[in-house]
Amino acid sequence: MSGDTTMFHGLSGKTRSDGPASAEIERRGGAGVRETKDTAMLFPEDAVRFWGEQAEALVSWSEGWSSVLSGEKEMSSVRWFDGAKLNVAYNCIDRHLARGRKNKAALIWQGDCNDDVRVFTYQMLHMEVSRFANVLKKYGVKKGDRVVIYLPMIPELPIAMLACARIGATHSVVFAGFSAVSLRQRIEDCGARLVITADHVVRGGKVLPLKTHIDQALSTLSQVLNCIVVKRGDGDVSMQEGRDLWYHREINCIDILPECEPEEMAADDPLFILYTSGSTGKPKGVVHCCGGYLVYTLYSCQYVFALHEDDTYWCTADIGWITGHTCTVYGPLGLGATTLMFEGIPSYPGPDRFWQIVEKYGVSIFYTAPTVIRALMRYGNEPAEIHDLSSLRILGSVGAPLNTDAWKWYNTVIGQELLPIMDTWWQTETGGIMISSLPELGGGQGCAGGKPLPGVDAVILDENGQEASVGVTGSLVIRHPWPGMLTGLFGDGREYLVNYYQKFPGMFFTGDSGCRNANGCLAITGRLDDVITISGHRIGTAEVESALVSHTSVAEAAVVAMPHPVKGQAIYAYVSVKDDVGQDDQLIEELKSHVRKQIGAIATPDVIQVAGGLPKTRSGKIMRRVLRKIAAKEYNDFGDTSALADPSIISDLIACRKNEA
Ligand code: 6R9
Repeated sequence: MSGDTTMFHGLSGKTRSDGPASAEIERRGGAGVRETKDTAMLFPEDAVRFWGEQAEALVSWSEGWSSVLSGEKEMSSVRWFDGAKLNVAYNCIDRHLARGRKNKAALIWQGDCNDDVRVFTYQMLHMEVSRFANVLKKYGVKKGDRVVIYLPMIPELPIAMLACARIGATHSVVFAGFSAVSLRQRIEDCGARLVITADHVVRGGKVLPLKTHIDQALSTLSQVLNCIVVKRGDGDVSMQEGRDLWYHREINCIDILPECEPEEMAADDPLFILYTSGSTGKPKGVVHCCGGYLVYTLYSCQYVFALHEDDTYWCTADIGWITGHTCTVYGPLGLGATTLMFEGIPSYPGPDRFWQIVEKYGVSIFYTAPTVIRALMRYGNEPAEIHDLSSLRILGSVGAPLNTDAWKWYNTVIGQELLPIMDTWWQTETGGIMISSLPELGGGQGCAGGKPLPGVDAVILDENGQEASVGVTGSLVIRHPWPGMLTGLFGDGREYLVNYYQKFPGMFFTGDSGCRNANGCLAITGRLDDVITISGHRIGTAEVESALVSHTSVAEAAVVAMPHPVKGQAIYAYVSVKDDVGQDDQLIEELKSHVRKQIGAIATPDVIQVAGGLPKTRSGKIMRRVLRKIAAKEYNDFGDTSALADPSIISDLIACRKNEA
């Protein structure tokens, strides 16, 4: 593999005395600072050569490409590695068998309970994935078919993803925390005929039902012919004859062969669809294709984390999000490393759970979200101090801005001021990490931000499409194509263009704002659209609003973000109720539970204010900036409110906010 031509990492010239020897760090690509290329110089002439080299070095192809990049006149319709063929599961499993990694741990699964552990070597993973791929085939799944996977953090989740990849089916993983309504919406949108789920979810010492959500989702959806159910809990679940099948029975069936030839896929055949929130009420099915996604995933994981085959890599994100897809499944397995997967939560059975796991498995790369760091900080330093964390080599953060206090704690208590902290910025749409702090270049200090990876042309533009000056906030835009870019929104070509390529014609608009400092580092400050980032998860305000107005008591709803000390942002909902509805605490609880049922627990509003009216302009638009300020308890400087039809509403809303806890 090529890694050495592209990797550089600094450990600020220090080495930890009790950690890996400095020679070892050096060998793993941890020390020497290499010169970065000026990313702008890569474009346009060098980009094709650069990505061609990466693709050749990182991925095994069964057929080469006729062109690295084609159709580049329109960024929205470029194609990567035209004519090339590959199989992603082959790249993540089979090729490692021949490289002496047969009996090496590919996947370590730590269950909620400490004694619950399952380890899959590459050979075992090969067998399990092949068998399950054959089960899928037996039930008629073919190349190009969509399969919805609604599983908690158990090994069958990556196994099912890889089995789909093996036979060329497109997987769409739905986070197991989503409700039956959200699940149904996604199954229907992508047209899946087969879904995979589990009977129960085990988390934090509790056993929760999951199969019931599928039953509810499928009760009014006839398109699904089969539902494969993994047994995780003990209790009974109802199984619908002819439709529902037990995973363990199917995979152990005598007619299921342990060999399954990987399907040869074109580079631009879809690998997966992952739904994410945007500014409309409907989640967007982001499509990623086999070739470009795999090249960029392996490139970015190797570049940012210097990820090598002898690493034990733990990304704490749920696989239901892009971070888990790229950084728990495809990145580490594609690079032949060991990936760790944890079923439980950071606080169970005690607040040292994460650090106990790091020590137990000798985790070398630890990648988490600011919200997790902030939650762990609250327990103080002891939970980390009672464990030996010397195996750690690199720390990472993703999902939301890493505030200075959280960065400091991560740096001193977990990193012992020795480990680089990679604050990585990326999105479901980008496939892999796009911007990362590079400690040796002066980035990576809390909100100081990071630099685009070589090959990534990320800039901050002002409203006129010009590069914003240093220190001036503008829109984060990617000016040139990169292999990990989404290739479309499932079934919605128009929305794809409007969302990403309209604001700055010919360039990819991320929806985020940020600014550049004098070192050229980009600090990403937040979303410009109506998307809220709660504990690193994206929720569209429109989705929550439509859930609220679907309740019989609600006339109108407006949802905004409010600052939250642990989650980063939380949901603040203003609702006006219908005339005949009384307002009381019971109604508020009912509305919260209604949103939970419609979307899932992550979308539950922290505060619901029942308002007499909403601040609307004469043309009927809700003035959200006013609502955002009131939610944040900022009662001055509302700016120009002359367009409001009834300005007195503001003082009513403030009075009500002041009465809240
Ligand atoms: C990978 C992932 C993407 C949105 C993104 C931005 C926010 C992610 C960030 C960050 C500041 C970082 N975001 N990383 N904001 N600093 N290091 O999280 O994908 O779920 O699609 O969310 O998350 O707002 O646009 P996704």
